[in-house]
Amino acid sequence: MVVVHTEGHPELTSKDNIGTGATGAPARDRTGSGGVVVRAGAEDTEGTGGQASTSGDGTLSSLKITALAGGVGAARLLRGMVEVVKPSNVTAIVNTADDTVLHGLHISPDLDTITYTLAGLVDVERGWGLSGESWTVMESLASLGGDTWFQLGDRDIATHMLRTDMLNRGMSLSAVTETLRMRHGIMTRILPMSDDRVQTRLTLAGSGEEIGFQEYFVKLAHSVEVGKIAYQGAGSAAAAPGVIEALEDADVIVICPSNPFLSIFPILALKDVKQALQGRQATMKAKTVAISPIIAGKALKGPADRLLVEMGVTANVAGVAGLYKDIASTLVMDDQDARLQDDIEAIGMRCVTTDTIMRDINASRALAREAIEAALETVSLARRGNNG
Ligand code: FO1
Repeated sequence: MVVVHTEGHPELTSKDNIGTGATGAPARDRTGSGGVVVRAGAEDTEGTGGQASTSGDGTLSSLKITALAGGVGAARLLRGMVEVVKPSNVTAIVNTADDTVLHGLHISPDLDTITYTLAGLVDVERGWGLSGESWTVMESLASLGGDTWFQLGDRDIATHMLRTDMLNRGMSLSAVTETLRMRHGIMTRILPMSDDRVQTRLTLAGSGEEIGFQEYFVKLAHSVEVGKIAYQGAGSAAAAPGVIEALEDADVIVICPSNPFLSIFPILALKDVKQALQGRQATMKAKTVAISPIIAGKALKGPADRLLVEMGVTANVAGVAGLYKDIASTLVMDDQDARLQDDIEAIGMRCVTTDTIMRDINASRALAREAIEAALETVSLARRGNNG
């Protein structure tokens, strides 16, 4: 893949040749005993056979898993992951290049989607925002002629108010995210990719106009052709505290089934993240597994398939494999794409096929398990290869 760095701003263009480059049980509220809330992503402190040990055999639960994560797809995977692995052994490194400031509020959609999902509070249908939300503020704002194209629920606004206030008082985004995580009773580590501002900027193919991520994704409903994507600020941004250690210490690194261009590449555009993944490359690469967000040539949600084409990549699992082949040894893809297995292996990735559609918690858990086991198998094969 060609990522063009212009004044510290990695860019992808349509002309670039991409190619190298808990249990399912509902949350339990222990509000009667001191207000502790135990949810998905919270640890079973009573040893009653909770999330960490529900896998049955218990063999995966003590592994350390680090996930590169975007929004909805990543959140669903992590929701299953914390039932396969001890929640506190899971670290999510989350894209923040979608972050935006609206009405004076700092909004971090991917961090919130993951936090709300692990807290059992997400609106499952939408995949983002809080369930049972009301929209009074937006209705009032509309009646006053304010901008309402980006819908903020009443209760969700509290998160953005608190975050903005903490940031204005000098706290880092990492510290704010950690505070919110603890207040939701989540044991899984949620790290923003960086405390520095990185912004995904898209140049429209037709007009050449450059717009922000949420203008593209929400205001224009991603229905416009994109000519170029830039991760503004990524060239000089540092990975947030704990990010590099989480990558180095992990037994398995999972690239979630998120949009490669909009969710994963902003994280990979950080120099120290890229260096960490490419340093001691054979070891890091062997333990890294990517899950394809493309199934039978289509994205389940969002514009990932169209963006692949617009960036010059074939919109199928082989295209996805080409994007990740330098940093991941294994690709998990859907059974529907089994016929492309030879193509993936021809470019040097091991591949495993399974049901990758996360319809419910059981499917999320099964996919998380499959991805971890596939990576462990690759690591073991690599070790045997080195010794033999
Ligand atoms: N997505 C939409 O399609 N429309 C919205 O109005 C919208 C509002 C919104 C508010 C808070 C939040 O955390 C997420 C929100 N999203 C909305 C989702 C968000 O734009 C995307 O899912 C991510 O940025 C892409 O991962």
